[in-house]
Amino acid sequence: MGYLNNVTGYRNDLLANRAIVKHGNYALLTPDGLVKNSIPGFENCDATILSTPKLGATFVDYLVTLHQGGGNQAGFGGEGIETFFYVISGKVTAQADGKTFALTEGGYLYCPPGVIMTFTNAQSADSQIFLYKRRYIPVAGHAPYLVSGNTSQLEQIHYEGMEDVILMDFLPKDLGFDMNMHILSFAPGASHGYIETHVQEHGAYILSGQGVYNLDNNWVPVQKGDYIFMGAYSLQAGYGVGRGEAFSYIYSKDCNRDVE
Ligand code: UGY
Ligand code: MN
Repeated sequence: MGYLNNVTGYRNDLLANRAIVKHGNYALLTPDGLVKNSIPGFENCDATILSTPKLGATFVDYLVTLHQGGGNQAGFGGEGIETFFYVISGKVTAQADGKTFALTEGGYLYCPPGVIMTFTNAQSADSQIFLYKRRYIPVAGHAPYLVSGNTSQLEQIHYEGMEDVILMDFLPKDLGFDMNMHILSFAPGASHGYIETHVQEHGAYILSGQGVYNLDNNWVPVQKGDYIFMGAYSLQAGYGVGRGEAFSYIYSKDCNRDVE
């Protein structure tokens, strides 16, 4: 969409943003409102910062477009910080712990605290990635470890026994991990079985389709490219609409820990 309507001269973009921000509760961030941030270490990239502690999250999510030769060679992650990397589109070469990972669409890499990842776009066209970082919560006798793969290899689970809602878990069910990343997919017309209210937080990026989402008991239309933050106890549920692609999103969820 252009900035100006050719006939009226009105500014389209000032009328178009569907975003909603309720600090500490939930937020919907839509592509028309996202801005590019200059972040040290990210070269030749358009990086947008999504959820942060300023919004009420204990994690940080980013949406990054890597231009030709773009990436992060300075290193993402650090002492006490766990990171997760997911390829939305394109091809990216990542490195961590002395290993190289050729990641295509659906490819992912989890690095435990203290393991730094670097990455570079591996094609001349742009690639797009979803990034996550969070301060790791240790538990005695258990430790997380590096995990990489592609969503095409993940087990497809019927979410809470529902035939038309599919869940994929990226990380092992192991007490060493204090979070997991998932994809949830709803066939058109399929929905959660109830409106969830839970202590865990989510950052969700919509990968395909259209849906209607309940955020604190407001039903909101959402679609591919939108991002939703759901804070602790935020009421939440969704259903897929249309006759085409499944409504599906990648989302993080904290797990395996007691509450202080
Ligand atoms: O795992 C979950 O809590 C997930 N079903 N939440 C959600 O999709 N909003
Ligand atoms: Mn949930």
